[in-house]
Amino acid sequence: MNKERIFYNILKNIKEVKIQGARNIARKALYAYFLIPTEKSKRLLLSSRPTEPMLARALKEMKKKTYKEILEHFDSAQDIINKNTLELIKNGDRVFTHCHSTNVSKALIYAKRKGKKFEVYNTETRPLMQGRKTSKELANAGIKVTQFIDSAAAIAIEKENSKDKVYATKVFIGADALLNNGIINKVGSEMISELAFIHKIPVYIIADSWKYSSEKIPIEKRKIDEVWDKAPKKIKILNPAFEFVPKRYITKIVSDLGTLKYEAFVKKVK
Ligand code: RUB
Repeated sequence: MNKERIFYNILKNIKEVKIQGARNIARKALYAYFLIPTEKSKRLLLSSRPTEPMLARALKEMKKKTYKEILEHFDSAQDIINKNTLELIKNGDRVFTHCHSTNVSKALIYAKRKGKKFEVYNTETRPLMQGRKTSKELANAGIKVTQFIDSAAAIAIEKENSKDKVYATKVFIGADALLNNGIINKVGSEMISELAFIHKIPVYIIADSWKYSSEKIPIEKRKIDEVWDKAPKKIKILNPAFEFVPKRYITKIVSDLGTLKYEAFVKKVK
């Protein structure tokens, strides 16, 4: 395949969420840009998934660093995130997560390899079911996973259901964007974080600091047929891919800059 075909193939796969998650999108977009480093390809990549500041950051880094140097950041940041997450996990924890985040999955697998005994509750994440990817990845690494439908999130989180010990002790979710006053992550993240906050279950955002942006980040709206193929014309369907989670629901940001309260993270990342 020539460079152009590879570039357009990557672009298509990012748009169609075959390549998904902020980290994977940024890495693949970086590779595509490395193949064809023009203003046009930058524009195409930046508009492929609009809620992704890490993609913009990775492309910006190309001005001062080599492709290889930028790639190294993803791994060195993940190593630090893994170690910081390990310190948070206690034996017996029931970690609730949503969608698929490489930062979260890798940190959980690292903790398992380090001998931590915990289990994971995961929501399937309609309409594209990225939660299944998380469940498969974690189960393959020997972690006990229970998969819930999205509408059962409260059952997995609420302490009131403790009779059956079906409740989370911690929430770990990823982020697409880390902003000054909160984060953006897969739709459902606000509901989950608010619920956890009400029930005094800590919410940790496991994310690479390159996801930080001081700008206004748009929420991507995806095609309605993802929600309901051939729906009756009279019915309006909205399909926001992400949502904002205000910082008051967030216990700490676990990043390559440390495990920090929201304000401390923003201060350090700026
Ligand atoms: C994925 C999603 C992930 C973040 C962080 O959404 O919301 O939680 O992107 O992922 P989508 P990572 O499937 O629409 O891309 O930790 O992999 O960067």
